[in-house]
Formats: sequence, C-alpha cells, structure tokens
Amino acid sequence: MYMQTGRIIRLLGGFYTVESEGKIFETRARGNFRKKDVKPLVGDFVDFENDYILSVHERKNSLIRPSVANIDQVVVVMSSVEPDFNHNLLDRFLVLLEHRRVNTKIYLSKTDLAELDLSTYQEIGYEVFMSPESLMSNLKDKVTVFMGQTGVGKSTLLNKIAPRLNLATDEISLTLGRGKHTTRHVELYAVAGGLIADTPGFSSLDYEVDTIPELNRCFVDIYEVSADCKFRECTHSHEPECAVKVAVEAGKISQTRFDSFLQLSSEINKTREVYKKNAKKTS
Ligand SMILES: Nc1nc2c(ncn2[C@@H]2O[C@H](COP(=O)(O)OP(=O)(O)O)[C@@H](O)[C@H]2O)c(=O)[nH]1
Ligand SMILES: [Mg+2]
Ligand SMILES: [Zn+2]
Repeated sequence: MYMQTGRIIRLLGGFYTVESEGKIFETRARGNFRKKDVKPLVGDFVDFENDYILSVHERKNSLIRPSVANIDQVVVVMSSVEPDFNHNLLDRFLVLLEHRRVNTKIYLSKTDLAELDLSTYQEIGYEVFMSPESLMSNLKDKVTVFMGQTGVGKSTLLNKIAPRLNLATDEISLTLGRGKHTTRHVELYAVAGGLIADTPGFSSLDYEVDTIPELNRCFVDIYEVSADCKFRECTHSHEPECAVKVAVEAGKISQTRFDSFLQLSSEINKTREVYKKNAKKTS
C-alpha cells in the first residue's frame, strides 16, 4: 500500500474512520502519537498507510467539546423560551469561540413560542438565523459544529435539516445512560453539501479565557472600542477616560454585554487570586 491523505470523519472505539477521495478507511493511530501528545482529532487531515495514521496536518483550529479540528463555523443554538433565553450564557459561548478563533453564527429556536430581538448581536457581526431553511443554505462546503444547552432544540433542528439523521429528541431523561453511548463517539455527518457535528449536552461551559486582555479581545464589540481607552490594558472598571464605559452610557455597547464582560472579569480575577494564594502556600 502507498501513503494516502484523507480526513478523519469519525472516532469510535479507538478507530479513526478516514475519508479519502470518496472512499472510507478504518484506521488506527500509532502508539507514538499518544506519547507525543498530538492525538489525531475528527476533522484532521492525515497521511495514512496500511490503515495506520502516520501524521496529522497542521490544524487551523480545534475544540475540546466536541473534539473536532478544522472547523469552519459553529452554530450556537439558543431558545427564546424553555429554557429561557440567557444572554450571559450566549456571551460565554461567544467568548469561548472567539478564544478558539472559530467563526460563529447564532440560531434562535422556538420563535413560534416567543419572539426575541437579537439585533444587538447582528450589529456586532454575528449572523442570526431563525429558520432551518435559511441556515441550511449556509452549510455547503463547510464543517459546522452545533452547540447549545440541552433542551434548546438542537436535535429537532438537525432532524429538520437532515431527516435521515433521525436523532432522538427530548433526551433530558436519558442523561443517566448517556456515558455509555456518547463517550468517544465523535462524528462528522454529510449534510446539505457540508459536514456537521453535534455536541453532547454539558453541565457547565468552560470559556477557557484566564486573562483580562484576552477576555477583552473575545468581546468583539468591547475590543473595537477599547482601542480608545486611555490605558492600553484598561479593564473598563476603575480607570479614568475609559472609552468602553462612555460607549455603554451612550448606548453604543449594550448593557447586557458589558454586564457579561464584568461578570467574567470578576470570575477570572477570583480564580487568579486563589491561584496566587495557593502558590504562596507551597513556596
Ligand atoms: N415549540 C417548539 N418546540 C421545540 C422547537 N424545537 C424543539 N422543541 C422542543 O423542545 C424539546 C427539546 O428539543 P431537542 O431537539 O431534544 O433539544 P436538544 O436537547 O437541544 O437536542 C422537545 O420537546 C422539542 O419538541 C421549536 O422550534 N418550537
Ligand atoms: Mg439533542
Ligand atoms: Zn476601558
């Protein structure tokens, strides 16, 4: 056999399914991958030979939950009700995805039950979709990952886009048995001319950012204005001549976005305090 190049589209039970020129290969990663800490991920382009992966091509980005590389976009699914729309949760998703440098779109579900105005997010550059049809035409030739809280209607949406997926809906009552079936199964499904991945439910969302300057960068609307703050590393809290605070007062930056920023700032500061204290104890 000669060496081939392809894309990993599934990881299940230690086997990587690789697609290469329309053909499917069941491959394994060699042991030395684990030692070198470059575990191949679904979405990776790889060189393989005799059903063994030899090397992983450089990634443009990756996520941990789900473990997928080379993502073109993430669609964050938020419901207008049941569960109630939560600005702070949406901002946490956006921070994580800006941090990981992934293009992000928002899908608002359950608009038949309640309408909601998300123009704030559109104005700062996030496309907002409210129907399966409009979203569908944006999936072609792209790797799209769907994320969202349990119960927002992700499976329902994906079934509308691709009925053959036939995903179970209303899975909340099944969470106890979840570990058995979804552990380590990550898959990219061919849908609407692109590839999509679903994300299993989560108990809490880790937005991964641990410094205020990086948090500042991940709030795209705040970041844009912060260039005009007097201090280069302004935290937009106590500093004089803060352009962000002026913009919030003038209604140019939304108050809920600024509230999210301040809340995440204080979480990051608390974590750093604890870290410092522990470092002192052990030194
Ligand atoms: N009224 C209404 N209910 C929906 C909609 N989308 C999903 N649901 C309901 O919300 C519940 C959770 O949906 P599901 O797709 O399992 O959410 P998931 O946990 O995000 O996959 C189910 O009872 C669905 O029937 C919608 O657009 N409108
Ligand atoms: Mg689901
Ligand atoms: Zn400032």
